[in-house]
Amino acid sequence: MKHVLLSAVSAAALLGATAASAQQRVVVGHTLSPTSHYAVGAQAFIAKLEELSGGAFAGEEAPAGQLGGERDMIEGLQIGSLDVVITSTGPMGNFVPEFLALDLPFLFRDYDHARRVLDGEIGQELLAAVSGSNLVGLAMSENGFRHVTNSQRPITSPADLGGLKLRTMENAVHMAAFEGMGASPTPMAFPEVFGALQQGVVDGQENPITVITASRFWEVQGHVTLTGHVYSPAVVLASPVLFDSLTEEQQGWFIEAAQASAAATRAEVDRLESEGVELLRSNGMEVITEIDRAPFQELAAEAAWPVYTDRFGSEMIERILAVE
Ligand code: EAX
Repeated sequence: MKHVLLSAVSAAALLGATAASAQQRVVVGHTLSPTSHYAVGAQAFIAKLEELSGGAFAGEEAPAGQLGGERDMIEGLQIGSLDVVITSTGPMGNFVPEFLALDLPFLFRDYDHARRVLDGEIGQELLAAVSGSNLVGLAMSENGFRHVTNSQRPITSPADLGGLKLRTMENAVHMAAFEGMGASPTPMAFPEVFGALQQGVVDGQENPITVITASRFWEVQGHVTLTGHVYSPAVVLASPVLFDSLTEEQQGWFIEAAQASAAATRAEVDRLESEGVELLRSNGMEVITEIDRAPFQELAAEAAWPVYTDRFGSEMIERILAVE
């Protein structure tokens, strides 16, 4: 009897294996809505992977934090319970400390600067560093320049941030920056943010126009100031459990699909950046576009940069700043 059962089990396993080798399912997780720039990136990844593999891989998008927050999902990749994740680099510093450099406030001058850095030598080095942490870095992607929203008042100077309970990402550099600018930073996983804003657990948050739009934060936030205090990169990651099981050719497909994903995401960021302010206004937000950034910059940099430089020195910062 035991023997019969065992062979039934192995037959099922075999059948499963055959089905899997005919078409392997790859789940692509992210925290944003199915209409977000990450969703556009996930769909581009899936389309490219299916095309390159002639349908040997079938992708499936798991949006909106269905699989957890960004930190949870990265942990899932490490143990092989998830396949591919598109995440901001916010939580990455907890896994690959070198990434903390990217989240320094007022480091990148504009989108062109950020994209050149991430597409060049520095981006490649960081992607390579990911493999030291039981993860696979497929491509650098994009979230966008972050801006402060809140339910209390218009923000035009750091004094206006005083005492504001502000949700930040789970990132030591971001927390230090907001403490320096006078707010009370509260780190939180993204899937909890809307509810926390709605219930008044926090007064505000900061995210790119892309995320504010995709998350309909205008339903719970009346004010936004285009502080552009930090550029938020994203990264397309794979599980080493999956990636190491692939042939070299298949690994190449995953990398190419991730690059297509990043390109599609950036194009969507560009579109939302040009239309976003109007969209926020038409949904009832008061948008302050012009502020003197200097006092924000001074306080944020003074507080946050040492969190990085005390540990890693300033070489990476200087290299990033030197990219034309
Ligand atoms: O990656 O946690 C955040 O605020 C991120 O910007 C968002 O989830 C997109």
